[in-house]
Amino acid sequence: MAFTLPELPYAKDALAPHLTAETLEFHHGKHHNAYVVNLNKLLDGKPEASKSLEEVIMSSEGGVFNNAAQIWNHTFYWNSMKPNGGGEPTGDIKAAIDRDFGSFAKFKEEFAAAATTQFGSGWAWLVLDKGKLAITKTGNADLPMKHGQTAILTIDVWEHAYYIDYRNLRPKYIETFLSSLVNWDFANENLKKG
Ligand code: MN3
Repeated sequence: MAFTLPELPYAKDALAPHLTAETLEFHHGKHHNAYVVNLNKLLDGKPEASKSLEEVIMSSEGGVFNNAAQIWNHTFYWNSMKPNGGGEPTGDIKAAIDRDFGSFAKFKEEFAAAATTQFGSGWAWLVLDKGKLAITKTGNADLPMKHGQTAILTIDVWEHAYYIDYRNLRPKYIETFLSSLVNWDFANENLKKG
């Protein structure tokens, strides 16, 4: 069975003005979709084509890994945001952030620093690592499950994620992600899986 492009969890213009419909049109409709098309081409007629996306990610490298991981990363990224998101966390994730970072302000500082300093294309993550929250960054398609960590939230810092709306201003995009887009409900769901 071929891999398919998951629908966005909200309308294409639902994150505007922070991320415009044009950005989502390209990022989901072109970039995310291209990883799906490429992976299906690479696995055409191979036994891996019937595996789950996670199984393919954990057992592959090179082009297959890059495309499979990017499908997973982008689906996770869309769910890491919601209309009218951002601001203070709620629920269990709030308590876990206070426990492991000392304060929400400290978490924001560390998350923004990781996202800003990821050199070139990649991702910044809030992860659960051996029962403790941590901030990590990964290059290109790399992702927490390859490092035995549970992903809680992510921000895409490939230029294609922000260039239409923010041009070269990656820090402004990161600040907006934290103030207006983060989906803490999704973070709470992922925290339960860890
Ligand atoms: Mn992307």
